[in-house]
Amino acid sequence: MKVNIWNEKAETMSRDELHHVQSLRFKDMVWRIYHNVPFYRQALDEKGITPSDIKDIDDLKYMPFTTKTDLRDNYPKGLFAVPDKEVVRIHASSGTTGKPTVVGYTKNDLELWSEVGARSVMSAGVTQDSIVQNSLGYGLFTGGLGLHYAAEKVGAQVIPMGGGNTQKQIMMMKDFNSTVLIATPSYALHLADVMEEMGMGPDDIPLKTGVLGAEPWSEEMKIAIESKTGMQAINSYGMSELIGPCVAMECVHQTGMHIWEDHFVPQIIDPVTGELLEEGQTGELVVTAMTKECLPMLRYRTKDIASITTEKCSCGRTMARIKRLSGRTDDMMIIRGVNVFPSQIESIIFEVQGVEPYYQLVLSTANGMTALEVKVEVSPEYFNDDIRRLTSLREEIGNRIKTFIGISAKITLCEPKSLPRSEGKAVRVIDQRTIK
Ligand code: DLL
Repeated sequence: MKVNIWNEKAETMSRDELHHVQSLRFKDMVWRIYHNVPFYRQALDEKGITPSDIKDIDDLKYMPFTTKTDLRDNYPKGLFAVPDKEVVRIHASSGTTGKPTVVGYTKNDLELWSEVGARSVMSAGVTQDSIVQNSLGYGLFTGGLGLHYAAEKVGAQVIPMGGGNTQKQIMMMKDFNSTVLIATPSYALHLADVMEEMGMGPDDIPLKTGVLGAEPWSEEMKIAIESKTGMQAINSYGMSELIGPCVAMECVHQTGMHIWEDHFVPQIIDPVTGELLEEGQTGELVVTAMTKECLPMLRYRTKDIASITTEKCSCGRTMARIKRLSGRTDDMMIIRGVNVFPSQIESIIFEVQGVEPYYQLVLSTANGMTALEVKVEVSPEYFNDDIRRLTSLREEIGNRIKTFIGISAKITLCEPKSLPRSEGKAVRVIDQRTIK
């Protein structure tokens, strides 16, 4: 497979060179946050650390963490490290409750975002010959604008569709010959199903590449999207607090997402003890965004569960790779002592014949304990079927969940097309517990 690299010097530098670059940038970052952000000065003072103590990037492990609560406590702009007049863009992550998390960018930050964006989309296979349909939301959400500028930077033609309006998306895709779709995986799947309903198969659709992310998705979901659309479904990772999309992206070899370590330094920790884990171990991803001017992030606890490898990839890039994320620590359900992520249930649903990959997990309290109901749509050809087949379908799903995950769940089979379709990030869990 032909591999294009946007910034060969940066993306393929030796690990020794990377250590050197990271050390310089990290020292500079600590100086900036110590002098410009009272929150960080206090956190470093409490640990007895001053900027001149830092020798190299290996000292990162002694630094304090930053959390979402710290951002909330300093709402809206308390962690900004530059005067307000230098801020040229604001985004915010929605959050389910309370105030949003606010992120700001200077001119240089926007250039940095386009740079890591160009690396990312090129790694995914986008070139100046691509026609990119961007179906992520534009606005305060970082997804739309972040990937928009990324694709423009490599010279692709960008169609800024935004989310929703599915029939029109499909019309534009055919008329404009879109070769790349940028979307959440749940929306890509919905688009693919609507195309199918309109009588279109993979051969009728010009798409070659899907740049998909912003939510957890299973390997089984990737396979389903690829077979329905004929495009290669590339995993794309990012987070508003760190910059937005394009913190990490798979390359066309798809062996994990390359994280642009000369700007974002990843660590994996034990989410309970905070202890640093070894390469290859699974834990909470912590990222330090060293080079942003407005909102540098020191050891940000992403709550995403991941593992990392620094083994060289066959694409030639030397940057570490993050494996497909299984979920977030705060999405983890604890059902009678067993830790379960929605993506594990998703994997099972995709493997059962007779149901569609549209599901919702409802948590409730029964006898003082958490109970799980899995709502899943029956395939249209099964729906009018005899009751015995539906009963055995329900049993099959329940048994698989019991065998592979180790929990009992109530399975509710729903009518085709009765569960909500996602245009952005899918809502997988409905929490109705009275005791949490
Ligand atoms: O979702 C940025 C983004 C936009 C990434 C478009 C990729 C594509 P937030 O809204 O701040 O930012 O949400 C960040 O989404 O901490 C993860 O929990 C989740 N997430 C993002 N990408 C992936 C992925 C954007 N590829 C949060 N796999 C993160 C699993 C993902 N989870």
